[in-house]
Amino acid sequence: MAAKTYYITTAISYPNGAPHIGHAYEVVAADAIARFKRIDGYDVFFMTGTDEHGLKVQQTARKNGVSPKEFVDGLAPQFEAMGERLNCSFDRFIRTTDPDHLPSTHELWKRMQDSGDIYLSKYEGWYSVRDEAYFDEGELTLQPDGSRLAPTGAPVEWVAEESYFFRLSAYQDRLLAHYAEHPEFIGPDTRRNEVVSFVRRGLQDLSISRTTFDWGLPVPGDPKHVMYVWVDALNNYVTGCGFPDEHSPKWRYWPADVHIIGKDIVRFHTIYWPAFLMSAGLPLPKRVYGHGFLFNRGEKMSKSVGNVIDPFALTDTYGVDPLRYFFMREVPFGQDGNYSHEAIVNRINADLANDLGNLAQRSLSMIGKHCAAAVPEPGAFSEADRAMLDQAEALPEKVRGAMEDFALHQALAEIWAVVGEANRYFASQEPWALRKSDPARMATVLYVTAEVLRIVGILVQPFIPDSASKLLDLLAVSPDQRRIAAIGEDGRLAPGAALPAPQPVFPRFIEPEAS
Ligand code: ME8
Repeated sequence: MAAKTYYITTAISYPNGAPHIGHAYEVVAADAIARFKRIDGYDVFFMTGTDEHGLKVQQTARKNGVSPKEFVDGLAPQFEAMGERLNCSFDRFIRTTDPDHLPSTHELWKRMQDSGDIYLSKYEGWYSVRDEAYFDEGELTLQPDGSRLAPTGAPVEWVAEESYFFRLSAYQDRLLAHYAEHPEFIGPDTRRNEVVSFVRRGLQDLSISRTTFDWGLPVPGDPKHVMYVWVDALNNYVTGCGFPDEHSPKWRYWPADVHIIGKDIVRFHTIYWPAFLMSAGLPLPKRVYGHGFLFNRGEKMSKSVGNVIDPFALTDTYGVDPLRYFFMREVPFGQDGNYSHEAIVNRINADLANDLGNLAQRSLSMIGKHCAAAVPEPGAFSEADRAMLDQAEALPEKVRGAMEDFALHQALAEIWAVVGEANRYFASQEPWALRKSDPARMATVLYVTAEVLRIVGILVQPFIPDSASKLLDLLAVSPDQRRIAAIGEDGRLAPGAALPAPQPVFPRFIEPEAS
């Protein structure tokens, strides 16, 4: 039987500046989910990319004195390189300037037109270039100088021009019915409640084309209009599945299982996107999850404040896995969180170096020295041994449950609870004291500890892939035995199997000498 598919995406980022820590956070979270699903037996397709059209990019390109295409060609590779540096396992990096995106988006437009949902009129209203979004007068705040600001704090400008409209107002009831029938569609719950009450207040038709600039996809049959960048951007998710070729091998991935996006763009993904898809007669994504924002010591990162953090510099300082671990463990996924040097160093040293690193180092070096560098032969298990193994073997269900809710921090907390238990087990069994008094019992304790490390090693792969792989190498776990299905009695370490020389996997972070 073919494996069940799992399609996960991030948002696609605006390449109007270098990638920042928020972009890094999102792609790492999505990668952890993608990797988890892979080791849980799914046929996964994971896509991320860049959202390259629109006025914002055009204006920034102009300020830099280059054409929009030259500008995005310079920046998009930085986003891709950031994902690679963070060891994110995306299957495609899509750019909305990729050649397959135009026919796909034209087809979406035509289907919406065939459904009678697109009409030509005139748009008059406010637009925020920074948000690439329209706002009603009532949503804006008037400034002392007479200018207006969007709820995001971005300036708005008055737009009056011919525009194609999408009949969003006609979708209010269908959207509300969808939210009611599929409570899991929008997560977390706070985001869902916000969207539901917003839609209940009524929806206005949406302006979906512009005529006063040209950096966008042309409207089919009326190329003096370019499509509103959000129509173009959202459609990337089906382009990646081969749309409109429903015979493409990729089409099996649609509808997406989840779009992992930030909380600021939940409305676009849970109102516009499902309405476009309903209009085009396409199935809707199963879930949309809006994660929180990452701040630098409580402050929003901005170029003008000068506190934008370069993710490449962070990986240089802390290493890829420690940074990934910090992102996923420190902040409850779905909530806002803070980055600080102290917080990350604390996570590296406490959780990785002390809890997991020391346990691995101490047990594996004892095995190396006292068990002929091979998996020890266990005797009969004591109650404490069985309790330890039971706890570790109960992890897959717990971790799976947490991952199903996108509670990445919870998944890690469950794993580290077992690591903590294993440390207590190891300390209370005192295998170093058993070496002389009862070597057979020492072998059993070391076997149980190694087996717990195997289970932990398998389950931390989605979060800290390189370190997990090193740990599993030290336990001589073959690559095909690194799936969740290998956890349990049948997959346990084979006594007698040769082990490589132990090496430290989780170095401590040592503050560079103050010069
Ligand atoms: O919104 N912390 O692009 P974008 C966490 N092109 N996440 C953050 C963040 C922060 N400080 N700042 C931004 C766009 N993000 C559109 C998306 S999708 C069809 C089009 C998240 O470059 C943000 O919420 O402004 C979004 O999910 C992603 O980074 C890209 O943001």
